[in-house]
Amino acid sequence: MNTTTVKISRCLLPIICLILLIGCENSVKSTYKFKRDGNPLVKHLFTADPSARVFNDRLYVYTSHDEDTATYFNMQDWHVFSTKNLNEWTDHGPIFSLNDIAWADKWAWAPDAIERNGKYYFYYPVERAKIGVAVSDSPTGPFVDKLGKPLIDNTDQVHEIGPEPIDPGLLIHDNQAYMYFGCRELRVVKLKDNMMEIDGGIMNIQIKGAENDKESEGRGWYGEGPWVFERDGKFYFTYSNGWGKESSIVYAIGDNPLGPFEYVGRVMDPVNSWTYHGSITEFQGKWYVFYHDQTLSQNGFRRSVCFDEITFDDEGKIIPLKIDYYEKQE
Ligand code: FUB
Repeated sequence: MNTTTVKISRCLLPIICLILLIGCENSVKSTYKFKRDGNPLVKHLFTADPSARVFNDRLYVYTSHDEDTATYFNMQDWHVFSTKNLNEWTDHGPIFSLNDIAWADKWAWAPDAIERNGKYYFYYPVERAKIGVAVSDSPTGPFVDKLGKPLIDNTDQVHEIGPEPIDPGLLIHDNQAYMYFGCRELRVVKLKDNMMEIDGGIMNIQIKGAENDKESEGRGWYGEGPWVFERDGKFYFTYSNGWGKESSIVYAIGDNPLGPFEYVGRVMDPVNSWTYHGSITEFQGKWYVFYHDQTLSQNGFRRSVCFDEITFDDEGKIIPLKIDYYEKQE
């Protein structure tokens, strides 16, 4: 090294240290611990669209993040919350954001995540038209968009992919991964083992009897937010049936991840928000429904994640969760 190089290095050293320090500060600040105090679960920021997953005996809830002053769903990033006992929670901060995606600029909506072969795959809809996938070695990230392009993109393919391919919901059964998605029109694809490529075509799902469900304000039987889970050999297909005051999260049951499913009814009472989006998972021997409401803000663009235990009857039907929001407000 000559004298000039040494001088430059000496000048740069404090700057490099400062940058590293700021980086550490940020990652420390973005982790926030809190205790559950009833519903909503998350009170320090607005969160929505919870997808609850259990990885290595710990529960993780992946959410979208409504802005504090939102007047539309202009969300920028996604959070994950985790717990080992449902009482003590950690907000792991923004685990992925629009800044991490080269091909999307807006609308960081309802995500999901799943583990396969020791890797964690984070699926996210953006721009009401595309779904991407990012990968990490940890459920809390950092996630990286290794694909570098959308996994699903309805540009010039609205007929096949649907008018609004949002809300990815994942299922792995018998070593086959499925991704359900869509608003107003429901679709499903199989994924290859690498979890970043579609295997085969875009498929529809049949839910027998759902056509009689009239809660979607004239926009068909299906709203958004598909979520599929398995219990005692049956597949439960849950989704929002619309945006009306009497809409809610409803479900159907089938013998196969691709259906057909038989419509059953409500998972829970309507919440006090005009979007209904949730997930159901088993944790430490009990079942829970995660959903969002607008109790904290009274504003449907500033929502809050909640959860409650649910139970099943002897036939495997969900005993619908009672909430009575409207009674509470009187
Ligand atoms: O959070 C934005 C959108 O609102 C979601 O993608 C929908 O499911 C609805 O909750």
